[in-house]
Amino acid sequence: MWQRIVRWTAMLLPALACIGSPQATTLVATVIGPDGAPVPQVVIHAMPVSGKLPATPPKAAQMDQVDKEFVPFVQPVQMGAAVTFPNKDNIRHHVYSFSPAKTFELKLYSGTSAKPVVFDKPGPVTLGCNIHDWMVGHLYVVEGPWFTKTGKDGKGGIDLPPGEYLVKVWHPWLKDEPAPVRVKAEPTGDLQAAFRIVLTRPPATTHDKR
Ligand SMILES: [Cu+2]
Repeated sequence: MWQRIVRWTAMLLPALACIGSPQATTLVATVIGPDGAPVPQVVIHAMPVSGKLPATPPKAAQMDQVDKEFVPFVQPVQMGAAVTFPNKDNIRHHVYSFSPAKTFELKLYSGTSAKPVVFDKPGPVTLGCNIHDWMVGHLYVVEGPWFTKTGKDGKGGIDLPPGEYLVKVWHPWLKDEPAPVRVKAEPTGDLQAAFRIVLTRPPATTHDKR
């Protein structure tokens, strides 16, 4: 009899431990255009409704220059992140930004820029190159660790601890910012958020490479 109770308890305990611990729920955000086609390179950002953010340190990031283009075209980073700008071309670039969230310049260089640039204010940062006018890239600095960007399928996933969040999207060519979607992450179950956006491509410059 006792043996049986002990055996059952041993089997039940791990299951109970799983139920008791707070587990992350994966939020899957889907972004489509007016024609229903998936939109890639859209930043997805979840902010807790409480405003309380964890003390998760930002991850370092990098924005490459490849074949006279910024790669990737759009990159979200957490506020406080140190970003390097490796030049993978065999010519020199001169990277700069005049954006209010971060004004900086990395004078003519090849290879890896000497020092990473720390992005300490939230918001969009438009990158350009003084030598190659068509080179445009975008960093989007967000508060907190809960962000991603959509892939070719227009989907992006974020693991969220239980709680309520406002989910927003961003893209440099966004015509109108869609209303944030409010979601409630529970210990179990899936979360979805859907956005329909319109992108307006800025007119190409006379130096446009394509
Ligand atoms: Cu350049």
